[in-house]
Amino acid sequence: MLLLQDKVALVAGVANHRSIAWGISKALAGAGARLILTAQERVKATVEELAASLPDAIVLQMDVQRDDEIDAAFAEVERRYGGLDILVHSIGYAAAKLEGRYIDTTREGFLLALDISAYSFTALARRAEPLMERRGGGAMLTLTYLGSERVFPNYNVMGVAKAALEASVRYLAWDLGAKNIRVNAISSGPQRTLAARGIADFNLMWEQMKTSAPLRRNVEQDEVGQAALFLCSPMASAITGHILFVDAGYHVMGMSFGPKKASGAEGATD
Ligand code: NAD
Ligand code: 0WE
Repeated sequence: MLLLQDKVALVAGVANHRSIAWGISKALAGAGARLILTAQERVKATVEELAASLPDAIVLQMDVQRDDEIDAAFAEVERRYGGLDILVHSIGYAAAKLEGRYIDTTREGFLLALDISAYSFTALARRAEPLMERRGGGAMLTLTYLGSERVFPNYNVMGVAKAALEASVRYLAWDLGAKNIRVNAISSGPQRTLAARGIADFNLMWEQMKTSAPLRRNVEQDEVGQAALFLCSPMASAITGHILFVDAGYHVMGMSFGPKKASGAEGATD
């Protein structure tokens, strides 16, 4: 008997094989879950190819800025499966290139980033609620980044959106807890995905994990997948409203040492 045998999971946010959502999809499918992958129109063909490599997966089109597409996708889930056990939201976007000063964020840029990166989780949760209630409970999960609580130069409006997303996790946990629906987030270390492409200084950040994170390394796609599997499984049955760091411990550090000092925290004097 597999951990997620006969469970139905909707995963929103696969764009290609590097996507964090794809790592999560592989982990959930490996545990026996039947998957619904939702994709933006522009990546649907790629996602269909990926889905074909899983035993029991379908792809539905869903742009989270469009209520009609969200409603249609959930109607199709209800029609096909009659309920839902797991919802994974792995979507983030800001139109403003992530560079320059936060102070220059326009009203339009702010609303778009918050709409796609934060509000959409609540929009999906509201549609999932009745489907999960029918199953006697469920698990919801979203992806966030430490830029919600600390300043990472250039992360800017995305940091503000992630702060709203994390607060949403806590309010949703309260709203849905009475129905045995759990709501959590994973705060991942930097990943080389489409969303990270072209980010100024991303390579620098990537290299810095090797000296600054307690584990002296970055995290891999599969490691986020395994943590997601845990949070969405009965093993996490008393965990809700939680932000779980899957970041090689990076978030606990105050002062970071450079490459020379990293190994030699033992008695460095200068
Ligand atoms: P990705 O580009 O593979 O995934 C982002 C997804 O968002 C894509 O599939 C894209 O299609 C989707 N998306 C954007 N706008 C959408 C819309 N209007 N409707 C529907 N889908 C839309 O990159 P990723 O790194 O896997 O990002 C997934 C999540 O993980 C994001 O929330 C991101 O902020 C978060 N995250 C990423 C990192 C990192 O370093 N890459 C670290 C921590 C958290
Ligand atoms: O959430 C993210 C990035 C999400 C993202 C990326 C882009 C790039 C292209 C959202 N919107 C856009 N818009 C675009 O036009 N991450 C956690 C990855 C990331 O981005 C950073 C980081 C990290 C880590 C930006 C600055 C500093 C660190």
